Amino acid sequence: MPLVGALKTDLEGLEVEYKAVQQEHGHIAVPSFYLFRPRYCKPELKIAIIIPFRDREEHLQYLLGRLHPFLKRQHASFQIFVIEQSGNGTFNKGRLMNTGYYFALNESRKHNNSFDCYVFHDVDMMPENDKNMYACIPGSNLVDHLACSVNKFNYHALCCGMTVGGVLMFTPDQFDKTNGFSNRYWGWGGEDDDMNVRIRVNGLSIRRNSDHNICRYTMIEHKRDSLNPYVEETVNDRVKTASDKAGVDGLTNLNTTILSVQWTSLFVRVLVDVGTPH
Ligand code: UD2
Ligand code: MN
Repeated sequence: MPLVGALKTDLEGLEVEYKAVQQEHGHIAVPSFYLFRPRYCKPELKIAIIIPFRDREEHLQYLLGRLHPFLKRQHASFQIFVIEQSGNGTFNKGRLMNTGYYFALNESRKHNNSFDCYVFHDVDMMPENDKNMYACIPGSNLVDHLACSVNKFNYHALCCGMTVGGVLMFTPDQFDKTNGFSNRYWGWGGEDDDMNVRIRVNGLSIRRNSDHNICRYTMIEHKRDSLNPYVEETVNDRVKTASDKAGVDGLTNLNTTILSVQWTSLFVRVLVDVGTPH
Protein backbone atom coordinates (compact mmCIF):
# COMPACT_ATOMS: atom_id res chain seq x y z
CA MET A 1 0.00 0.00 0.00
CA PRO A 2 1.53 3.37 -0.99
CA LEU A 3 1.95 6.29 1.42
CA VAL A 4 -1.00 8.70 1.22
CA GLY A 5 0.45 11.82 2.89
CA ALA A 6 -2.06 13.95 4.84
CA LEU A 7 -4.57 12.02 7.00
CA LYS A 8 -7.74 13.29 8.66
CA THR A 9 -7.95 13.09 12.45
CA ASP A 10 -11.64 13.57 13.18
CA LEU A 11 -12.78 11.27 16.00
CA GLU A 12 -15.39 9.48 13.87
CA GLY A 13 -12.76 8.64 11.27
CA LEU A 14 -10.33 7.41 13.94
CA GLU A 15 -13.09 5.20 15.36
CA VAL A 16 -13.68 3.70 11.89
CA GLU A 17 -9.93 3.03 11.51
CA TYR A 18 -9.86 1.23 14.85
CA LYS A 19 -12.80 -1.00 13.92
CA ALA A 20 -11.07 -1.86 10.61
CA VAL A 21 -7.84 -2.82 12.37
CA GLN A 22 -9.76 -4.94 14.88
CA GLN A 23 -11.53 -6.62 11.98
CA GLU A 24 -8.21 -7.40 10.30
CA HIS A 25 -6.26 -8.56 13.36
CA GLY A 26 -8.82 -9.24 16.05
CA HIS A 27 -8.74 -12.98 15.38
CA ILE A 28 -5.00 -13.47 15.90
CA ALA A 29 -4.22 -15.38 19.09
CA VAL A 30 -0.81 -14.05 20.15
CA PRO A 31 0.69 -16.25 22.86
CA SER A 32 4.11 -14.60 23.11
CA PHE A 33 6.62 -12.39 21.28
CA TYR A 34 5.07 -11.22 18.01
CA LEU A 35 6.13 -8.69 15.34
CA PHE A 36 3.75 -7.15 12.82
CA ARG A 37 5.45 -7.49 9.43
CA PRO A 38 4.63 -6.09 5.96
CA ARG A 39 3.57 -8.84 3.56
CA TYR A 40 5.40 -7.87 0.42
CA CYS A 41 8.85 -6.75 1.46
CA LYS A 42 11.63 -7.48 3.93
CA PRO A 43 11.79 -4.35 6.12
CA GLU A 44 15.19 -3.07 7.18
CA LEU A 45 14.07 -1.70 10.53
CA LYS A 46 12.21 -3.14 13.50
CA ILE A 47 10.29 -0.46 15.44
CA ALA A 48 9.13 -0.62 19.08
CA ILE A 49 6.36 1.83 19.98
CA ILE A 50 6.38 2.48 23.76
CA ILE A 51 3.20 4.12 25.12
CA PRO A 52 3.04 5.30 28.77
CA PHE A 53 -0.52 4.65 29.84
CA ARG A 54 -3.22 4.73 32.46
CA ASP A 55 -6.96 5.11 32.04
CA ARG A 56 -6.96 6.45 28.45
CA GLU A 57 -8.72 3.55 26.69
CA GLU A 58 -10.46 5.72 24.09
CA HIS A 59 -7.22 7.45 23.10
CA LEU A 60 -5.50 4.07 22.88
CA GLN A 61 -8.13 2.76 20.47
CA TYR A 62 -7.73 5.81 18.25
CA LEU A 63 -3.95 5.45 18.28
CA LEU A 64 -4.02 1.72 17.51
CA GLY A 65 -6.40 2.36 14.63
CA ARG A 66 -4.05 5.04 13.27
CA LEU A 67 -0.66 3.43 13.83
CA HIS A 68 -1.29 -0.08 12.47
CA PRO A 69 -2.10 0.95 8.85
CA PHE A 70 0.33 3.91 9.10
CA LEU A 71 3.31 1.69 10.00
CA LYS A 72 2.28 -0.95 7.47
CA ARG A 73 2.28 1.61 4.70
CA GLN A 74 5.77 2.59 5.86
CA HIS A 75 6.80 -1.06 5.41
CA ALA A 76 7.91 -1.24 9.04
CA SER A 77 8.19 -4.33 11.15
CA PHE A 78 6.82 -3.29 14.55
CA GLN A 79 5.21 -4.03 17.88
CA ILE A 80 3.23 -1.65 20.13
CA PHE A 81 3.94 -1.83 23.89
CA VAL A 82 1.38 -0.21 26.19
CA ILE A 83 3.09 0.30 29.55
CA GLU A 84 0.29 0.75 32.08
CA GLN A 85 0.78 2.14 35.60
CA SER A 86 -0.96 0.00 38.23
CA GLY A 87 -2.88 1.40 41.20
CA ASN A 88 -3.91 5.01 41.68
CA GLY A 89 -0.72 6.60 42.86
CA THR A 90 0.76 9.70 41.23
CA PHE A 91 1.60 9.09 37.55
CA ASN A 92 5.25 8.66 36.63
CA LYS A 93 5.77 8.72 32.87
CA GLY A 94 9.56 8.41 32.97
CA ARG A 95 9.48 5.16 34.96
CA LEU A 96 6.90 3.68 32.62
CA MET A 97 8.93 4.51 29.52
CA ASN A 98 12.15 3.16 31.02
CA THR A 99 10.34 -0.04 32.01
CA GLY A 100 8.87 -0.33 28.52
CA TYR A 101 12.29 0.08 26.96
CA TYR A 102 13.83 -2.68 29.07
CA PHE A 103 10.87 -4.98 28.48
CA ALA A 104 10.92 -4.57 24.68
CA LEU A 105 14.71 -4.78 24.58
CA ASN A 106 14.88 -8.01 26.59
CA GLU A 107 11.94 -9.68 24.84
CA SER A 108 13.27 -8.87 21.37
CA ARG A 109 16.79 -10.06 22.25
CA LYS A 110 15.39 -13.33 23.64
CA HIS A 111 13.79 -13.90 20.22
CA ASN A 112 16.77 -12.70 18.24
CA ASN A 113 14.76 -9.81 16.85
CA SER A 114 16.36 -6.73 18.40
CA PHE A 115 14.55 -3.48 17.72
CA ASP A 116 16.40 -0.82 15.73
CA CYS A 117 14.26 2.11 16.87
CA TYR A 118 12.28 2.97 20.00
CA VAL A 119 9.44 5.49 19.62
CA PHE A 120 8.21 6.93 22.95
CA HIS A 121 4.67 7.90 22.03
CA ASP A 122 1.98 9.75 24.00
CA VAL A 123 -1.30 7.86 23.73
CA ASP A 124 -3.26 10.94 22.61
CA MET A 125 -0.97 11.99 19.75
CA MET A 126 -2.37 11.16 16.29
CA PRO A 127 0.12 11.56 13.40
CA GLU A 128 -1.46 13.52 10.53
CA ASN A 129 0.88 12.46 7.72
CA ASP A 130 2.22 8.98 6.93
CA LYS A 131 5.30 10.50 5.29
CA ASN A 132 6.46 11.23 8.85
CA MET A 133 8.74 8.20 8.86
CA TYR A 134 8.97 6.21 12.10
CA ALA A 135 12.47 5.13 11.06
CA CYS A 136 15.62 6.08 12.98
CA ILE A 137 19.16 6.06 11.59
CA PRO A 138 21.24 3.40 13.37
CA GLY A 139 24.62 4.88 14.34
CA SER A 140 23.39 8.49 14.09
CA ASN A 141 23.63 11.00 16.94
CA LEU A 142 20.37 12.66 15.84
CA VAL A 143 17.39 11.93 18.08
CA ASP A 144 14.13 12.37 16.16
CA HIS A 145 11.50 14.63 17.70
CA LEU A 146 8.68 13.43 15.47
CA ALA A 147 5.91 15.64 16.94
CA CYS A 148 7.27 19.01 15.84
CA SER A 149 3.99 20.64 14.86
CA VAL A 150 1.04 20.03 17.21
CA ASN A 151 -2.54 21.35 17.03
CA LYS A 152 -2.38 22.14 20.78
CA PHE A 153 0.34 24.72 19.98
CA ASN A 154 -1.52 25.95 16.87
CA TYR A 155 0.92 23.97 14.75
CA HIS A 156 3.69 26.41 15.57
CA ALA A 157 6.92 24.85 14.37
CA LEU A 158 8.84 23.89 17.49
CA CYS A 159 12.38 24.96 17.29
CA CYS A 160 15.55 24.85 19.21
CA GLY A 161 15.46 24.39 22.93
CA MET A 162 11.73 23.85 23.06
CA THR A 163 10.03 20.74 24.29
CA VAL A 164 10.81 17.26 23.01
CA GLY A 165 7.41 16.07 24.20
CA GLY A 166 4.77 14.00 22.50
CA VAL A 167 6.65 11.57 20.25
CA LEU A 168 10.42 11.03 20.49
CA MET A 169 12.42 8.33 18.66
CA PHE A 170 15.81 6.87 19.69
CA THR A 171 18.15 4.14 18.57
CA PRO A 172 19.03 1.84 21.51
CA ASP A 173 22.57 3.27 21.59
CA GLN A 174 21.24 6.82 21.87
CA PHE A 175 18.77 5.87 24.60
CA ASP A 176 21.45 4.03 26.57
CA LYS A 177 23.71 7.07 26.24
CA THR A 178 21.07 9.32 27.88
CA ASN A 179 20.50 6.70 30.64
CA GLY A 180 16.83 6.86 29.66
CA PHE A 181 14.26 9.18 31.20
CA SER A 182 14.61 10.48 34.75
CA ASN A 183 12.66 8.41 37.32
CA ARG A 184 12.23 11.46 39.56
CA TYR A 185 9.25 13.23 37.91
CA TRP A 186 6.08 12.28 39.81
CA GLY A 187 3.09 13.96 38.19
CA TRP A 188 2.84 16.21 35.16
CA GLY A 189 5.79 17.92 33.51
CA GLY A 190 9.53 18.07 33.44
CA GLU A 191 10.50 14.63 32.19
CA ASP A 192 10.67 15.84 28.60
CA ASP A 193 12.66 18.99 29.44
CA ASP A 194 14.98 16.80 31.52
CA MET A 195 15.44 14.50 28.51
CA ASN A 196 16.26 17.54 26.36
CA VAL A 197 19.18 18.25 28.72
CA ARG A 198 20.32 14.60 28.68
CA ILE A 199 20.36 14.55 24.89
CA ARG A 200 22.59 17.62 24.73
CA VAL A 201 25.00 16.76 27.58
CA ASN A 202 25.58 13.37 25.94
CA GLY A 203 26.71 14.78 22.60
CA LEU A 204 23.44 14.04 20.82
CA SER A 205 21.16 16.54 19.09
CA ILE A 206 17.53 16.78 18.09
CA ARG A 207 16.32 16.37 14.53
CA ARG A 208 12.94 17.72 13.46
CA ASN A 209 11.41 17.42 10.03
CA SER A 210 11.88 20.75 8.22
CA ASP A 211 8.60 20.25 6.37
CA HIS A 212 6.13 21.06 9.12
CA ASN A 213 3.25 19.67 7.13
CA ILE A 214 4.73 16.25 7.57
CA CYS A 215 5.35 16.31 11.34
CA ARG A 216 1.82 17.51 12.17
CA TYR A 217 0.01 15.79 15.04
CA THR A 218 -3.41 16.14 16.54
CA MET A 219 -3.40 15.79 20.31
CA ILE A 220 -6.88 14.54 21.25
CA GLU A 221 -8.45 17.17 23.51
CA HIS A 222 -8.31 16.17 27.21
CA LYS A 223 -8.31 17.60 30.71
CA ARG A 224 -5.40 17.17 33.14
CA ASP A 225 -5.65 13.69 34.70
CA SER A 226 -6.48 13.90 38.39
CA LEU A 227 -3.60 11.57 39.38
CA ASN A 228 -1.07 13.53 37.33
CA PRO A 229 -0.80 16.80 39.29
CA TYR A 230 1.60 19.60 38.32
CA VAL A 231 3.80 20.90 41.12
CA GLU A 232 5.69 23.71 39.42
CA GLU A 233 8.35 24.24 42.09
CA THR A 234 9.31 20.57 42.26
CA VAL A 235 9.46 20.29 38.47
CA ASN A 236 11.63 23.41 38.17
CA ASP A 237 13.98 22.21 40.94
CA ARG A 238 14.32 18.82 39.28
CA VAL A 239 15.00 20.21 35.79
CA LYS A 240 17.67 22.50 37.29
CA THR A 241 19.63 19.42 38.44
CA ALA A 242 18.95 17.43 35.24
CA SER A 243 22.53 17.29 33.99
CA ASP A 244 24.08 16.43 37.39
CA LYS A 245 21.59 13.61 37.92
CA ALA A 246 21.56 12.22 34.37
CA GLY A 247 24.29 9.64 35.00
CA VAL A 248 22.74 8.15 38.16
CA ASP A 249 18.99 8.54 37.67
CA GLY A 250 17.29 6.61 34.88
CA LEU A 251 17.88 3.17 33.39
CA THR A 252 20.72 2.44 35.80
CA ASN A 253 18.65 2.81 38.98
CA LEU A 254 15.20 1.88 37.71
CA ASN A 255 13.25 -0.08 40.33
CA THR A 256 9.80 -0.90 39.01
CA THR A 257 7.96 -4.26 39.05
CA ILE A 258 6.19 -5.82 36.10
CA LEU A 259 2.94 -7.28 37.46
CA SER A 260 1.54 -8.83 34.29
CA VAL A 261 2.07 -9.06 30.53
CA GLN A 262 -0.70 -9.68 27.99
CA TRP A 263 0.18 -10.25 24.30
CA THR A 264 -3.01 -9.20 22.50
CA SER A 265 -3.78 -9.14 18.77
CA LEU A 266 -2.98 -5.41 18.41
CA PHE A 267 -0.46 -4.62 21.17
CA VAL A 268 1.30 -5.87 24.30
CA ARG A 269 -0.15 -4.71 27.61
CA VAL A 270 2.47 -4.51 30.40
CA LEU A 271 1.13 -3.65 33.88
CA VAL A 272 3.77 -1.99 36.06
CA ASP A 273 4.09 -1.03 39.72
CA VAL A 274 6.21 2.14 39.52
CA GLY A 275 6.67 2.42 43.30
CA THR A 276 5.83 5.53 45.32
CA PRO A 277 7.26 9.06 45.47
CA HIS A 278 10.04 9.46 48.07
C1 UD2 B 1 2.69 17.36 27.30
C2 UD2 B 1 3.69 16.62 26.41
C3 UD2 B 1 3.90 15.22 26.99
C4 UD2 B 1 4.43 15.30 28.41
C5 UD2 B 1 3.50 16.18 29.26
C6 UD2 B 1 4.15 16.47 30.59
C7 UD2 B 1 3.56 17.37 24.09
C8 UD2 B 1 2.92 17.18 22.73
N1 UD2 B 1 3.15 16.51 25.07
O1 UD2 B 1 1.49 16.61 27.16
O2 UD2 B 1 4.83 14.48 26.19
O3 UD2 B 1 5.72 15.83 28.37
O4 UD2 B 1 3.21 17.44 28.64
O5 UD2 B 1 4.28 15.33 31.37
O6 UD2 B 1 4.42 18.22 24.27
N2 UD2 B 1 -0.83 9.51 30.57
C9 UD2 B 1 -1.79 8.50 30.75
N3 UD2 B 1 -2.64 8.57 31.81
C10 UD2 B 1 -2.60 9.61 32.69
C11 UD2 B 1 -1.63 10.64 32.51
C12 UD2 B 1 -0.76 10.57 31.42
O7 UD2 B 1 -1.88 7.56 29.95
O8 UD2 B 1 -3.41 9.62 33.63
C13 UD2 B 1 0.17 9.36 29.49
C14 UD2 B 1 -0.45 9.45 28.09
O9 UD2 B 1 0.33 8.72 27.16
C15 UD2 B 1 -0.34 10.93 27.85
C16 UD2 B 1 1.05 11.22 28.40
O10 UD2 B 1 1.15 10.39 29.56
O11 UD2 B 1 -0.46 11.27 26.51
C17 UD2 B 1 1.32 12.68 28.77
O12 UD2 B 1 0.31 13.14 29.63
P1 UD2 B 1 -0.72 14.30 29.14
O13 UD2 B 1 -1.26 13.91 27.80
O14 UD2 B 1 -1.68 14.53 30.23
O15 UD2 B 1 0.25 15.57 29.00
P2 UD2 B 1 0.13 16.81 27.98
O16 UD2 B 1 -0.98 16.60 27.00
O17 UD2 B 1 0.15 18.05 28.76
MN1 MN C 1 -1.86 15.02 26.11
